[in-house]
Amino acid sequence: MTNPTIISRGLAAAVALTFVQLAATAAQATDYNVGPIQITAPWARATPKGASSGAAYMTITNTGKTPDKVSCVSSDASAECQIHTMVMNNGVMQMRPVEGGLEIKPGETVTLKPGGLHVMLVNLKHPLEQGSTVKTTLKFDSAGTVEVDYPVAAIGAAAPGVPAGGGTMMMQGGGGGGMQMNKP
Ligand SMILES: [Cu+2]
Repeated sequence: MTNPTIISRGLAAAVALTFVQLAATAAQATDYNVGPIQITAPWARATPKGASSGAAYMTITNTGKTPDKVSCVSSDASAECQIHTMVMNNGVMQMRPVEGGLEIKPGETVTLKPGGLHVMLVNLKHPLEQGSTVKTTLKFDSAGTVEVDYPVAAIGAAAPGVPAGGGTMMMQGGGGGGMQMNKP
């Protein structure tokens, strides 16, 4: 009767492995549907200690027949949550809140990404730590409200899974709005 011990040890190992797999899964991005709106690949960037704001990104598709507008209502990590766009001002790239909500036209896919549109977490309550998750509540004027979890990627990440410094080509060629235009 030595077998039961061995079996239970094997079982314990299997259970432990399952936990590890679950933990790994928990950090993966989930997709969301709210009415005709689809939200895919949400993620946020880790922030250095003392940073007052952070950014989160995602892809939003409107599969419906009417335009919709999205605003960020709140976040569990910051006092305020806004959607920002990047604009050129006297040759300097600046960010600015999108007034009245970000419009997603019927059939349109809008990607929020570094160098462009982003969810701005204003007045962080704590730094965004890699491996943790940030939650925001988004409000679509027509489709309604949805809570979105953003897995936090490395500081300076260009995309989820792309380490800091590893996404140089993406950042320069990503259509970021001509941040680094070389003059002839
Ligand atoms: Cu911003």
